[in-house]
Amino acid sequence: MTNRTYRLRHSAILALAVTIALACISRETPERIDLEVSRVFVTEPVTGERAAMYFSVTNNGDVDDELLAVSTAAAEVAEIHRTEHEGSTMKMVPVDALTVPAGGRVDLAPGGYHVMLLELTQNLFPDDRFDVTLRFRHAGEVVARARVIRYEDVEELVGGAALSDPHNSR
Ligand SMILES: [Cu+2]
Repeated sequence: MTNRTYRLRHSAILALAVTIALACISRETPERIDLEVSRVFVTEPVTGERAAMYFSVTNNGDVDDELLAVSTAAAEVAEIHRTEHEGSTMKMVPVDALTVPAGGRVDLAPGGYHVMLLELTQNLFPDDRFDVTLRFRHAGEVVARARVIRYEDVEELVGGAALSDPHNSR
């Protein structure tokens, strides 16, 4: 082995070592994004014009995420709302973004956060199903399947979720 070959091999090994070292450092940097949307349901509309949609978002990743928008072919407009109680009256306030903390879960449930479907484009009956697209700041678009249920069945599906939602107990 000539001296020159040795030097070339040596620098190649050095370059490889640097690459591995950099890969080890950068492995820490990319944040894991892992969102799960579950129990998506819509209560049977009373008026035929609007319906409320509820679901849970579980953030298994290590970065806080935000629900920014919702869309579906079943409605012209879908808004994220928060129900606020003022004495005996209830009002709904549009929300720009809904934070889902890393390692946490947010339950949209009656009395708290919900997505209001306005200007429905089709009749919705119990057990009907349709796709909804949820857009998150980091996870991007997540498509989920919504199911229409009778209002009487809400409690059964939500269980204690409405109470465990920190937003609802505020
Ligand atoms: Cu609303």
